[in-house]
Amino acid sequence: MTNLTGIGASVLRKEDRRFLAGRGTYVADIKRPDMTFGVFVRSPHAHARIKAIDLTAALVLPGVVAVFTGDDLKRDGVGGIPCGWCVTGKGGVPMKEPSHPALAQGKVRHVGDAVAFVVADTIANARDAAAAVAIEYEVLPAVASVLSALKVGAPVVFDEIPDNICYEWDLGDREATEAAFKNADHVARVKLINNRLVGNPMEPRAAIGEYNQATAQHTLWTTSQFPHIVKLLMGNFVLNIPQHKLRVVAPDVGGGFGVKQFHYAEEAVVTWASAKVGRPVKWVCERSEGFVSDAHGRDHVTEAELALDAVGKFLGLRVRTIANMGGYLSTFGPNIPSYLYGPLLAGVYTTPAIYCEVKAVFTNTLPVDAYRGAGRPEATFVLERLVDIAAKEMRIDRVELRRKNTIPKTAYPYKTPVLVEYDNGDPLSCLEKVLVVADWSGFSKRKAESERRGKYRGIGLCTFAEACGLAPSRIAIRLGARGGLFESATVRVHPTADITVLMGTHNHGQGHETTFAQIVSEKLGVPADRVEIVFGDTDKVQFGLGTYGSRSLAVGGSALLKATEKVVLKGKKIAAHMLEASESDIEFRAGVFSVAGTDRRKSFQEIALSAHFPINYPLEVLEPGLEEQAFYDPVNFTFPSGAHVAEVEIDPETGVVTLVNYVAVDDVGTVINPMIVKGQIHGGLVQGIGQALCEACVYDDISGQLLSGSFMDYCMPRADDIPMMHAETLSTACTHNPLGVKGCGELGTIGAPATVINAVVDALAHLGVTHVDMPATPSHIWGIINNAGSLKLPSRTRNA
Ligand code: MCN
Repeated sequence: MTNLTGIGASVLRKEDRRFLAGRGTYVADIKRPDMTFGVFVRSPHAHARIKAIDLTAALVLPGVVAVFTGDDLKRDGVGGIPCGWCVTGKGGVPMKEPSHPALAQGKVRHVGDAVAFVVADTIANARDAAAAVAIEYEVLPAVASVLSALKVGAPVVFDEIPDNICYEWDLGDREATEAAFKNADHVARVKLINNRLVGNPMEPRAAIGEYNQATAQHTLWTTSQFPHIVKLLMGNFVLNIPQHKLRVVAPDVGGGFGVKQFHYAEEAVVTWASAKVGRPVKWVCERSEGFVSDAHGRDHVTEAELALDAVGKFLGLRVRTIANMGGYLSTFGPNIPSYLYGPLLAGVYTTPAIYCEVKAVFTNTLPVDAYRGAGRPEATFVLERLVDIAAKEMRIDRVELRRKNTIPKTAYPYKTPVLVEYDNGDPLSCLEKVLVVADWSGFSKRKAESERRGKYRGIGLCTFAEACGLAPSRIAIRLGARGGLFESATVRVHPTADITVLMGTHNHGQGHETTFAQIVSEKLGVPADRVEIVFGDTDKVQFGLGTYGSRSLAVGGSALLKATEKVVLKGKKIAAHMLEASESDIEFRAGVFSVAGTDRRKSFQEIALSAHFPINYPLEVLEPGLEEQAFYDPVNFTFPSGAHVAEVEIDPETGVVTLVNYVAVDDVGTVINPMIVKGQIHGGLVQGIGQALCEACVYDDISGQLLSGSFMDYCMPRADDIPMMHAETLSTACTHNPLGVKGCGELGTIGAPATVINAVVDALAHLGVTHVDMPATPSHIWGIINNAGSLKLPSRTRNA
């Protein structure tokens, strides 16, 4: 760190000044002249044929401007919502990709499927009219779980896909893995469910469409993590709007967690409807509407086996997963249980043979797509449950078993048997550090103390590797991405040396306005508060792929670094001219350009001013102005890794699991802002702990009704569920990006579910419990304790 606001400084988040004062601008805050309000009429049925839609009663209600249905979209040639990733399955068979109309046509395929869109002059009038839309349905048998959807004779979600299978995909070397199992001394097995989740960002989704008849210009304000991609997908594939006639703005966004990184039907409908009615149209999602219209996460059923030799060396891993795709394919849906899952099954281990098969299955449920971690928490959960089970069965200490199989620091770069090559890492140091910080060796004392109070205590450990920093285009496109995954940045230096940075990433809680300003501060020697970070507006920002997959720093930050380097190069040219020296003699350090070996110098401010007052510039070799742009596409993902420890206490009388301690040690490469990294890890941990202990999105398998459709039934973790957590970092620099950084945004959700459940199982191990599916709610745990036979309470409690 060369200055107080540069790389490595715990600078307070600049953006919090407006957020904490209630001065953010969210889509719901935006008012456009003559604005109308839209309400979607959604299906109450999971699966039904639409026999008739009668709009008569709705259209005559006060203030109603229009009511649209799928037929109106069809007549206007509006396309279906496209999928952004095509997975090619076994034998080169491409995934099945049924159409996804923005308003249902002929059939509804999940509860909440949008059937009609009402536009009125007030939201109250729009709601009244929505209630008056009469839809006649022929209710069809529905299926919500993947296992039921695969049964012979199961209800068929798409007539043209009679087996409900989207794709059957595999990864790894089947023969080598089978050979490993033949040679194994021990095979550990687990069957598990990765529970379905609802993202629930603090701000529900919202969208406003506006059409300017004079210029034929469309504008969409939307709660998106990637406005440029919405512009491309919606403009090009759905509404046929030329790109130069479409502006997409994603202003302040109150959290996304993946849920806002898809192109949603509602965005296309408001944009199209605003042109139809000639007035802006605003839709703001209700919280309970979000439960039936935001894409969900996870929902896997898995069987996995780990083959070991007599001393506990991992020989092979075999995984079979069935993943729920829901009723339509969401933007990245097919990619999550395939390429964001299979390659992560290697974890931090030297397992020589891995084979993974995934069946992706359509059901009458909401589409399933990325939710923080996306595929990687699922893979880590499978692997780390298996490692604990193997340790128990083989009577090998679980720490020792992990140590024995962890990739040593000296083995990097390390090619796994499942596609990826880790460039750098030191997972053993993470493991050793977490054991010390969590006082692993002192656990038995704490357990005894809990037992004296009649409680079961358990400690859990998980080590994992992550692939993030999504990019790289060259790999992603080969694997099915229908677009590049690079990133871009423009650095605009004003005459006063104030700086505006235009970023292709999108900040919706990650602190980019602070950390990206820190990078500029470090590289150009200006204070961070003289740097403004602009994002989220396709008319301002050149192009960008947005924020997800913990990519913004590794990919966007690297583009920014490149752009600052170009600014320095240009600055050197200007300095050479001003100082009458050779450009090659100009040095730049801490905001000062100087002629090497002399005291002749010009400050960054003087150079910025000169660039805009170019007296005597040799114009044939030196252009005025100081603005540079860079695009960056890495050669590989970044691979953070981590080791987490959780300690839980269980009340055997009630089944309540109390998380009493959590320690995370994560390798995130170079750290730009330690405070923000810590905050990101804490946030991810709470979401991972939520999945482990309380969150569950539940459908009735026969009716397809969503049983957990509000916060009354869907339990989010609260502050008093979470102990003071310790998050520490280690830094082995990423070898291929210029900052040496690795992502940190998803580490918590990846490590926490396995860590917490391993602790819960440990606490219940004396009852013969070997696995607990998530979430470990009180009723679930109470049932397990009771089914385990007589309640084996610690002796003090029995006597009490
Ligand atoms: N950072 C750093 N040093 C590092 C790594 C990161 O200082 N070595 C900083 C970055 O500069 C950035 C933040 O930490 O300010 C997160 O960076 P990164 O890991 O690159 O992740 P992204 O910015 O791409 O954010 C995406 C990630 C994901 S995938 C989800 S989901 C998620 C998350 O971040 N959703 C969030 N964190 C969230 N936090 C909030 N508040 N809200 C969400 O919706």
